[in-house]
Amino acid sequence: MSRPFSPLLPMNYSDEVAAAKANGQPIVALESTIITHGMPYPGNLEMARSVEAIIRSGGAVPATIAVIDGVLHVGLSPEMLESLAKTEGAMKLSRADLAFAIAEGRTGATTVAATMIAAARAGIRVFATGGIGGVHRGAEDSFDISADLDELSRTGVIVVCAGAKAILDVPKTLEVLETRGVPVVTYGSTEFPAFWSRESGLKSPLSLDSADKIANFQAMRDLLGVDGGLLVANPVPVESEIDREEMEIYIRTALADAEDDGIAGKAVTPYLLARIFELTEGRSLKTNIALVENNARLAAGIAVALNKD
Ligand code: PSU
Ligand code: MN
Repeated sequence: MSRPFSPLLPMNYSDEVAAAKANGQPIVALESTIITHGMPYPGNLEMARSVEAIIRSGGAVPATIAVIDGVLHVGLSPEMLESLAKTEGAMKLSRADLAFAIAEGRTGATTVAATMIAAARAGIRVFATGGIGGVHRGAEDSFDISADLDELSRTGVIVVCAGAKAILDVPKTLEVLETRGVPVVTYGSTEFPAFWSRESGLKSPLSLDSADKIANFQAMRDLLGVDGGLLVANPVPVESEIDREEMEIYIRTALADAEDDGIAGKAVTPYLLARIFELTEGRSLKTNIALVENNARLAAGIAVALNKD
């Protein structure tokens, strides 16, 4: 008789991640929506490969997370990474539909929220990405607030990002994070960064200037019994940033186009990123890659520091 329900979670570790878990080595999780919905091919594949290499040279093991044909992969083989980067129809998975994709045998990429869930399930404490989702501009009418924010409040993973994308309402995003008790620590600056730009005009709630200090802060949260995530904001390197005022012009155009085209729900963030890529003639992509690489470097440092205790 066939069994309609599987008693086990179909989850697979790459050889590298399985060995790292067995040997107690530091591991850094990586999301895949940035690969399938955040950047065009082949830039997305170059980014995914170089970020993994940076984590290895920082003394940690990369675990890119995605659902492929119903299996939750924690760590992808080079072949899987390449095929995911070329896939057109992958789902964009968040808390609501991660289990759906697994149950239905689908292929999907994980957002920040879904990557946090998978990382926590795999015992991985640090995760590097580009930018988190947040409160969208006009959320008072659209109610568009990313599930990433709720996930940060409940799932105990350190997320290293380059701040909140300026396509969002950054002040409201910081307010929600504060309400939900998510610490926001900017690395090496007192100002919260705005993804493509180092500055947002907003003060960072907290700031620290070393990976060791960030790991120590997390250790104190653990000792105190405070659960939930910690958000680390790492400003994009100066040589790669795009000026804030200049970005604002492209963002306004992209937002107006999204409205004209009636874009809503999950499609909003990918649409805006793609439109901004066009408007900046690819410059936004270069910046995006540079900032994810920068975040991978810091995340590896934090994972190594956490492993010392
Ligand atoms: N930042 C990028 N590219 C992306 C994203 C963020 O530069 O693709 C993705 C992340 O996966 C993030 C998601 O979790 O967008 C947020 O989507 P939404 O706003 O629909 O929650
Ligand atoms: Mn949304």
